[in-house]
Parts: sequence; C-alpha cells; structure tokens
Amino acid sequence: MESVKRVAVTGAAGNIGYAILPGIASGGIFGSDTPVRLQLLEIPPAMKALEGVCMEMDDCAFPLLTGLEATDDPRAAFEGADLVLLVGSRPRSKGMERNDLIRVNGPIFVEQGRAIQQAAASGVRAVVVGNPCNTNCLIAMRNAGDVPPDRWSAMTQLDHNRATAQLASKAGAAASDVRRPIIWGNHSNTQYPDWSFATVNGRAAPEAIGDRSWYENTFIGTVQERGKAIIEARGASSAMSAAAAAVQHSRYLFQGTPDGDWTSMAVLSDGSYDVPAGLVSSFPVTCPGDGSHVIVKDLGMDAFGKERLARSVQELAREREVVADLLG
Ligand code: NAX
Repeated sequence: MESVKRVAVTGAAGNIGYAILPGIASGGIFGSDTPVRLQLLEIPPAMKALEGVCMEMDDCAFPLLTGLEATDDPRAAFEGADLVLLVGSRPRSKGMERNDLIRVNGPIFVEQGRAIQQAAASGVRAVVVGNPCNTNCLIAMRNAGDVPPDRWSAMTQLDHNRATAQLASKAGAAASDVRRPIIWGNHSNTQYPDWSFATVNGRAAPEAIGDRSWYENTFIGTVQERGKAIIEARGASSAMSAAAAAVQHSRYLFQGTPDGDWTSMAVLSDGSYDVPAGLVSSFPVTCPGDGSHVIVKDLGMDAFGKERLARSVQELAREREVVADLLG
C-alpha cells in the first residue's frame, strides 16, 4: 500500500461534488493501491446537505477511504492536502452577465488561494473546475504566492471529451479510437475545439471524416454549446460528465497521459502559440505523471485556428482586466 493522499474538494455538497466523491474514493485518481482521505469544504448553509453526503460516503464503505472530514473553514479543508479540487462557486443567476459572475466568484478564489498557500502540503496540486475556471485559476494562483504556478490547472477535460465524442460519432468509431483533439483558449463558448491534429484509428481526423463544412459549422459550435444543451435537456448542468472529467484530469496529473497521446488543460501560458504569458489558457499538454504538465509545442496551426484562438484569448485578457484588483 502507498501512503495516504489527502484530497480536498470544495463545493462538495453541490452537483459535481456529489458525483465526484465516489470516483476519488475508489482510486480513480491515485490508483487502486493508494488510500485517500477526503477533506470536504462547503459554505455554512450547505453544511447540513454535506452531512448527508458524508453519510452516503460512509454507506459506500470504500476500502480505500481512510478518512472523511467536512468543514466550512478553507484552511481546515486544505490542511496537508496533496490535491485540491476547487469546484465550489456561485452559479450564474438569471440576468447575471459573465462579468458579474467573475466579480462575484473572484473573492472566493482570493481566499482559497491564500488558504492553500497557508495549509496545503508543500507539493500540492490545485485543479480549478468552478467557473469561470481559467480566470478563477489565475486569481487563486496569484494569491498563493509560494505555490509555484506550474502546480495549477483549470479543467477543459470535459470539453476535450465532448470533442472526442463528437468526432467518434461522426466517424462511426468508438471514443477510444480518437486521439489528440485539442481545446484551445477559454472554457467558455469562445473556446476553439480543434480537429487538425486529431486521429481516428490512426488516420488524420480531417481526412477520415472528410467534411470540413461539418467541422466549421457543426462540430465547433456543438462542443462550445454542449453545456447549454445539457441544461436544456436535463434541467440541470453537467455533473456526471464534469465529475468524470475532473477525476480523469487529476489522474493524468498523477499517473500520466497515455503514451503517444495528449489531453487539454488550461495552464499558465509561457507565450506559446501567441497566447500572452500570464494568462491561463487551454493548450494540448502531456503529463509525465509526477504532478506536472508540459505544453505540447510547435504544432503548426492554420490561419483559421490562429484566428479562433486569438478570439478566445481576447476574452481571457478582458476577464483578467475585470479582476485586476484581485490578482494579489
Ligand atoms: P452547484 O451550485 O450544484 O454546487 C456548487 C457548490 O459550491 C454549492 O454546494 C455551494 O454551496 C458551494 N459553494 C459556493 N461557494 C462556496 C465557497 N466559497 N466555498 C465552498 N463551497 C462553495 O454547482 P455544480 O453544478 O456542482 O458546479 C460547480 C462549478 O463547476 C460551477 O461553477 C460550474 O459552472 C462549474 N463547471 C465547470 C465545468 C468545467 O468544465 N470547468 C463544467 C461543469 C460545471 O459547469
């Protein structure tokens, strides 16, 4: 048996929180030989619901779960954490603009960034799911001075999986036959889901599918707007698929991406692909499995792709301006 890993989850009584805990407690991130301790954070009005979630977790009797703690104090939740999943945030309410949401949620990530710096394990990795996740990640990172920026990422794995599923369905293939799609930019409807380097059963996706018009007029919009379509159909936002993606993103960090493949993650730009350094943008990344991620370099993007990415990056730059005073 490996040593116990401590995983903190914020917003643990929410939709995604409820769906993510079994995946973590059954070894989905660190593997089936590594016991985990869960440290769950909620706000005071949700503590009663969290109590119920903990009762259910007890009733699952997961063999790998060696501890379970519920708290409304961020420092207690992040104490000694090896991995922090920042899921909790306020949802967008009716009539709220994206900028309002950014302003409402920003302070949560200032406080939680500071608490991670103060309390988490020295090698902590933090994964931001709560929206707007790229900018929230930037805020938390900038308020956690001693935690190096390469320990942070925000989740575009769900978008990556949505792109994979759409390509597989169009090609009449299985999801496992599709490799190397890319999500570029912001986790918003300006993101650029890119098939240029994807393969289906080893064949270039544009060639295997052979329908550029479908790519430009259907695929990109379907992936960008998938979250909205789920809300319309289910009456609630994606939770199962988001939770599965967050477990997968974290597993890649700690166990590596598959050989010859990459995934998409929003990470601090180093200036690659003309994304200004200092923005948190989605890129193709590989993970060696030690908690780190490496941006895949020098892919030759075409003019269409560059223009799409630039549009999303402009949105990220505007979001950064909206929260400039929260960046520590
Ligand atoms: P819910 O509203 O069901 O749950 C959020 C939970 O966070 C609530 O229980 C709330 O009490 C808690 N919370 C609020 N403020 C908190 C704080 N300061 N500290 C700790 N907990 C706090 O939302 P849910 O459907 O679970 O979604 C959670 C977040 O994920 C949202 O911001 C959502 O937009 C975002 N998503 C991100 C995705 C991504 O791909 N990056 C996809 C799915 C999802 O939309």
